[in-house]
This record gives sequence, C-alpha cells and structure tokens, in this order.
Amino acid sequence: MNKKTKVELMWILGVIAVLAVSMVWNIMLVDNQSAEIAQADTGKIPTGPYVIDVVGRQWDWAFTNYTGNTTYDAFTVQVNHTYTLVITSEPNPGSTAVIHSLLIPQMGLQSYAVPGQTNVIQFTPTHVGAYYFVCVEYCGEYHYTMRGYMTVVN
Ligand SMILES: [Cu+2]
Repeated sequence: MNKKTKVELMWILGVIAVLAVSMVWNIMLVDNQSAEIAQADTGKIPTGPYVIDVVGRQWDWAFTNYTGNTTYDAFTVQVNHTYTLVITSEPNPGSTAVIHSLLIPQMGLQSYAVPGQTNVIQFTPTHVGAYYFVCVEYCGEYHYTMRGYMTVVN
C-alpha cells in the first residue's frame, strides 16, 4: 500500500467515523423526543348556546351550533357574548386526515384543527361586522377555498 492510498483510506475512514458518531447521536436525540400530544380536557368543554363546534374538512369549515344547525365557510355570533370554538379536523378514516388551522385575524384568534384532537378557544366579539377567516395550514389542492366570514350581529 503506497502513501497516497493510505491517506485516502484515512480520509474515508475519518468521514465514516464522523458520520457514524453523528448518526448515533441523532438517533439518541430523536428517541428522547416525547410523542405525547397535549389534549384538551374534554370534561371541561362547555356546552350551550355560545359554543360552536368547528370541523376543518377537505376543503371547507363546518360550524355547528347548539341547535345542531351546520353552516359551511360562514357562521354568525352575537356581539358582546363570549363564544367558545371547539375545533377539530375531520378524521377521514382510511384516507388522508390532515391538519388545518383556523385564523380570524381581526379577532386575534388562531388554532390548529387536528384529527382526533380537540382545541378550544374563546373570544368575545365587541363590534358588529363581518370578519374574514381563513385556513392557514396548507391542507391540499383546494386549501385556498377554506375561507369565509364570521358575521357579528346585535
Ligand atoms: Cu385547511
């Protein structure tokens, strides 16, 4: 074995050693990550006229009020009442279940909609009007259609 071959071999083995150490270190880091997802305490989710169930679907938002009435890409609330949005995403078994995210920018509200998980947000609209909302988590081909208006009435 000549000198050139020895140097080349040392470089190759050096690189392999660095990559092997890096790989083992990364596997240890990833193994230590907790896969637990925070779940809303469903026992504490209020019910009643000011609770709206929100389901992100491919590709619209379904809003169901306490009477069971469902509207799509639009919902109405009364001014100066505290509303609770109970947000999830369609589980879509056997197919693609995706994460959405509901953003109502003028209300300062945003929440992920996650399949199999319930997220709860509360807000009190103080001004009558129409407030734009939109899905801000890319969720597929017609993601851009997941938008609408929340109407605040007297
Ligand atoms: Cu979406």
